Amino acid sequence: MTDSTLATGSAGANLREFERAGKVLVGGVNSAVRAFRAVGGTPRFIASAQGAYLVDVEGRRYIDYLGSWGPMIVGQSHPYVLDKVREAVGRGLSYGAPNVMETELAERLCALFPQVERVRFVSSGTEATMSALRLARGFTGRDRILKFEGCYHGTADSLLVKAGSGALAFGTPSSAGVPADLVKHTLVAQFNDLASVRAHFDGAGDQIACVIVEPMAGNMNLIPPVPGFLEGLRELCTRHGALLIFDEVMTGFRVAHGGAQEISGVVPDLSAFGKVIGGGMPVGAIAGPASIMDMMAPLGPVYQAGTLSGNPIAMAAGLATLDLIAEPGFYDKLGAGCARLIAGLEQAAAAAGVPFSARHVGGLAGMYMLASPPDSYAQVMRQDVERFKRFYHLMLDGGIYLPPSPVEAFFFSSAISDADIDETIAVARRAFQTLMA
Ligand code: HOZ
Repeated sequence: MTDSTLATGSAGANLREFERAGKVLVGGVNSAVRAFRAVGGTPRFIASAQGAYLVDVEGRRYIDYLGSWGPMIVGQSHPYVLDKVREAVGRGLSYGAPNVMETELAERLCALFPQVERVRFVSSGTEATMSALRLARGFTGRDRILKFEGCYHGTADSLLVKAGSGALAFGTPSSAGVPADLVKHTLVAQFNDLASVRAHFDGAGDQIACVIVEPMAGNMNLIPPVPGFLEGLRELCTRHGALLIFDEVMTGFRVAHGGAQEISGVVPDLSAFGKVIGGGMPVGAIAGPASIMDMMAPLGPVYQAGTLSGNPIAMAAGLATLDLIAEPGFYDKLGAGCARLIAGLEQAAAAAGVPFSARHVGGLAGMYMLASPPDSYAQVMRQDVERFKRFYHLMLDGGIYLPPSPVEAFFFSSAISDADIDETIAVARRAFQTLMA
């Protein structure tokens, strides 16, 4: 793709659009992290996206390491996905009644995850985690939940406590507007610190409905679990009759075909999925064994519903994306590309003398302004944020689009070529040198 094919505007168009948007959209955006508050400057307004590239309203091309925050694992506008979506569009946009594609997508999840017997589709990851919490509370008859500082599970009230992602980047990890009476039921422990979890169970084990965790934390940048952490959570939950919920909205179908549960071998009671299973359309899912899932309406007393849940266009995009990632070798190739990028970035930083590290699991990656990759919330918060901001803009000006925050992971797609990787490393090399000049 050439830079000019999707050029739609002129110099200054991003700023003009941001100012225009700010008059009618809160902060000029519809999701807080898009406003660039964590890095400063003007957000890019995207005019189009194709393969490995985003093109903004000024006609500038960027290599896309945002991937819509995860879903675009086969790249943007993949022709196979678009064909399936077009076919579905021709059959109508929304029915508010069952369609066969919902069953097909659920069958795929049940076939891939041995413990999953039932699926409920919703329209976002937030809805999936929110509904999973309600189900866990309804199933156990307990109110308390346990989450981890820096983990982010969307914007349900109970979960906006010491949250990661934008909440953390903007310094408001516990949101205003959430009643104290509600969050008194939310216990917070430290990721990768089993002792902090044990302390809660020792004090209130018979009151905890569930532990909800990103099995690879991806919203305080990327922090994989240390050996034994997820296994320990599994053991504590089983012993105390609490449900273990894996929030695999980001990691599912991204770190491996079977997500973090495939890599760790730890089986959660409930899983929340999103992002990749919608192929870029709004989809989330709660998945688990029938003995728990059938507590949900219409079979059980836990109410859950949604007008656009299982939307046919979204199901078509999800099914098509799952077709593509099921191809043999998909994850090997994705991981190899990502590893090459990470190695190149680290070499470029080392050559310039910048304390920097990076890592990846499958197509999910993290870069840190730290000499070695962090294993905890406390470590990731020691990053040189000001240096990251400068690095971010040098990369952006060089045509590399990273998530605009030092506490976000970044996303690799199968559309990113070796030439794109080389280009990214070359831009990074110049950026690191400039930082140290
Ligand atoms: N789930 C994304 C953070 N990793 C956030 C996307 C958003 O808040 O817009």
